[in-house]
Amino acid sequence: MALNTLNPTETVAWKKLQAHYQDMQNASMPEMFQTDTSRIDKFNIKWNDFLIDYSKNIINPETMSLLLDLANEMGLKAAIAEYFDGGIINQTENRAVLHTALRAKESSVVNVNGQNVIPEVYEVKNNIRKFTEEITSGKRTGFTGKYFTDIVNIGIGGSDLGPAMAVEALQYYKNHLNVHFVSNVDGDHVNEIIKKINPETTLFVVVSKTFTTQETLTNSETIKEWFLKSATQEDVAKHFVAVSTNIQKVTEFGINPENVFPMWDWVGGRFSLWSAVGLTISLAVGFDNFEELLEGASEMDTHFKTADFDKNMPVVLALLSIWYNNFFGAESEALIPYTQYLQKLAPYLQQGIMESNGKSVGRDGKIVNYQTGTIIWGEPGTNSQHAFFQLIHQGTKLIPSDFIGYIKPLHGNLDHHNKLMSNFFAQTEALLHGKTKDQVQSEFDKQGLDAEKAKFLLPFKVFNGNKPTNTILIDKLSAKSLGSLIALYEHKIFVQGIIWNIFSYDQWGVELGKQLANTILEEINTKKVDNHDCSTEFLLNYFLKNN
Ligand code: G6Q
Repeated sequence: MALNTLNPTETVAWKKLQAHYQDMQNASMPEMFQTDTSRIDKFNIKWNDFLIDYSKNIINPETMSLLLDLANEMGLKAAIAEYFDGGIINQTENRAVLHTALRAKESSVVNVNGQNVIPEVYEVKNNIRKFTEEITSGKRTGFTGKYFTDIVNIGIGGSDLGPAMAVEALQYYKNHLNVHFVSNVDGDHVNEIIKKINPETTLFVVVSKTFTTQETLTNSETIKEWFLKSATQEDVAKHFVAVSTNIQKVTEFGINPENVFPMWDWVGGRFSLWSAVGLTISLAVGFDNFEELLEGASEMDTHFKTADFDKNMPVVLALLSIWYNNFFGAESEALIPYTQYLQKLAPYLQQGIMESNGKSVGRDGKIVNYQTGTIIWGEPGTNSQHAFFQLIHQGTKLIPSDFIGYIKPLHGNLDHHNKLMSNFFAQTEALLHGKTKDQVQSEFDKQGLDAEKAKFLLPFKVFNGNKPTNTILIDKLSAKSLGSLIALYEHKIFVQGIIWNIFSYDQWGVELGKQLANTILEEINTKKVDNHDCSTEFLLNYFLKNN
């Protein structure tokens, strides 16, 4: 069954939300907190070891009820069933979207074209387990019999960002292997990695779903050439493995088909870390942790599928985001994890969110007449407090922000952790309340500032507050909780795509980039520049003359 094609702005709920927005646009959160001291009870969700406090949003019970009506009117329940059951919801590529099957229980049945894919998923998982154990235990060695010490993941986009983010996030659980990531076709990237490794003790994991991606093939060739300076062609089989759907191309590259971990076209690149694309994660933190990551995601899948929408974390976060994006006109959202381990979460979710929902054509083939995908950005706190928080606090733009924090630190250093978390709580409180003229004036009075100076300074020191935040408080950063967190955002993306009536799982904009560069590369190689606008032609000729 195809997804429905309803323009959300034509629903009853949307029209009511527009009217409701007129009442809410100037609503004061501090006042709402003052008049309703049990506001927190209405706007929080507890699930497993996650707590989401969404009370610091410009909402009242009616807002949530109308947003939930919108989800229902847009057929969200039926769409979720289609998503999990292997419906062809990526219609423009004629594919199912089943990253959820990669973390489903072994006893589940998920059919694609009438065939249950779960046995295949588990077969690959067993191979990942076996391979991981062989590498980490030293059973498999390099061509001179030495243990592997380093892993290089060669991939880009979905074949890089997920593993790179997860390996960084789970660094605390890492084993002895040093893990590197090469993605950019910029030769400086690969050469910096080559400087750090020894061909005798390095394993290369080439990750490319299509095995046609210029960056990954170029980097793999460069690495292979460098490797062959010390080893023979036969040794390639010991040091190169691939993750791909394209066995033929992998074999042409010289990788032994026995060293290929398959994936499937029903797994989108940006949702693929749960598949063999996560091989590097398993190598870095061990298969048990990799499985925990999948388990955490699987539990979030169950929550998303079964919880009532008003207590459903991905649904509520998605609806709040729509409230600001489509009614308040907010353009971006910030994501601030209070842990250095999650420093790659925002870049990772930039791809997930912006590649999925950066679309302007509705599922009915018509250009949409409303806003879709939000711009996502962020950096860990407290670093970001010393950088861009000024704009969130006192700038002219509305930037709803997710604050992600953990109750327990990993290294157990409570002095640091309590300082970190006091900043975490202080920021959302300050964003809510701001600082009034009276508060600023009383500070001046205490300091004994002279009246003339105080008058001048006062407007600059006032903070309006009323800035929306969600607080996502989790017990501890573990492989399992990371899995749940990523799946939370994956499902938020899905809900928003359904409500915006767009196809979230294609990426034609990325495909265009892949084609364009090839034409220009040919011109650079042959030094014949033709058929461009005068700016591009001028730039290309200038480059050719000076390079
Ligand atoms: C993700 C995108 C894109 C893709 C890369 C790498 O959803 O499709 O980022 O992952 O272009 O593609 P390959 O894995 O085919 O090399």
